[in-house]
Amino acid sequence: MTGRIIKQISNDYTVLSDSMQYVCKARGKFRNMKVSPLVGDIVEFDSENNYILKIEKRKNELVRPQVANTDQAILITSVKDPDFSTNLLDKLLTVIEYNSIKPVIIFTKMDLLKEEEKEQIESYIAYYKKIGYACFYNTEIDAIKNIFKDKISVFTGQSGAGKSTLLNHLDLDLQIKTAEISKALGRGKHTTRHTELLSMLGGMVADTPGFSSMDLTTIPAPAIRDSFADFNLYRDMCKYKDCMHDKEDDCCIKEKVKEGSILPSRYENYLKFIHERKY
Ligand SMILES: Nc1nc2c(ncn2[C@@H]2O[C@H](COP(=O)(O)OP(=O)(O)O)[C@@H](O)[C@H]2O)c(=O)[nH]1
Ligand SMILES: [Mg+2]
Ligand SMILES: [Zn+2]
Repeated sequence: MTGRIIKQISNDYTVLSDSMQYVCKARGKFRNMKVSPLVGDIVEFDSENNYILKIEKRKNELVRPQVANTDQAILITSVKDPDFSTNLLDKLLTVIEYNSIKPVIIFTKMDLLKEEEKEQIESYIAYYKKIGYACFYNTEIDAIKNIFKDKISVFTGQSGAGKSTLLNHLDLDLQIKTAEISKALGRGKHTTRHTELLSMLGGMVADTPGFSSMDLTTIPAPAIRDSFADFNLYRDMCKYKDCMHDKEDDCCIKEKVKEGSILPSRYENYLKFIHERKY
């Protein structure tokens, strides 16, 4: 039978298949192959003896939370308190895109902005929308409720950005479910390794927020470049095919920044990211 691993506690994997749950063990052969099943994996399993037989190829694999096959990352981005940071947003977008995950940006705390601050933030938001990112305000609850169906989602965002607040508005049960998990495990006692996907609004969501370490140093500079969707529109017009849009001459991206078609903060952040890792 085929199913999806939705929970792991030590060596017990809960596999969901046709709305039924099977608690399975992983075979020793996986240990020999140096792979272990992950929450999110699609697996073939023996439902008689409760053994996982085969792990399907993953489309991605996150370290924290330890989840495979994540479809989308919900980026909770506060515009104030903590202040809006294009650097953090662009960094997260790069990491997420590099992992073949679809980012969805949800802006929070617009109500804390003064009128003149609002205009500036709104022009940033309009830009991110224009270059193709799905963007919402956290007040658009009904629209946000529709994005989870049939997907595995991971929440991310700075501490204090409004993740828990939004989750409570989206799914009242979820609060209870996560509270039950912490209680069952005993808060603060690191006894068992535990990851779980929770059902939410027709999809699944990881029980812990992700991408805490937004380390770009493992991402090759050309991949960082390719994650900037707005640059890709013009890159064919650069003189060099593999232009890094840095010191090269006849670089169309630099032109587009000057002329105002590319947001200057995007280009500045890009340069910081590629130079941080000394390509
Ligand atoms: N004014 C305002 N406060 C918010 C909003 N969203 C969250 N907060 C507050 O911001 C603080 C941090 O929110 P929380 O959901 O705990 O953030 P988390 O750390 O990302 O889970 C709490 O005091 C929330 O009440 C918002 O849209 N507007
Ligand atoms: Mg929280
Ligand atoms: Zn270029």
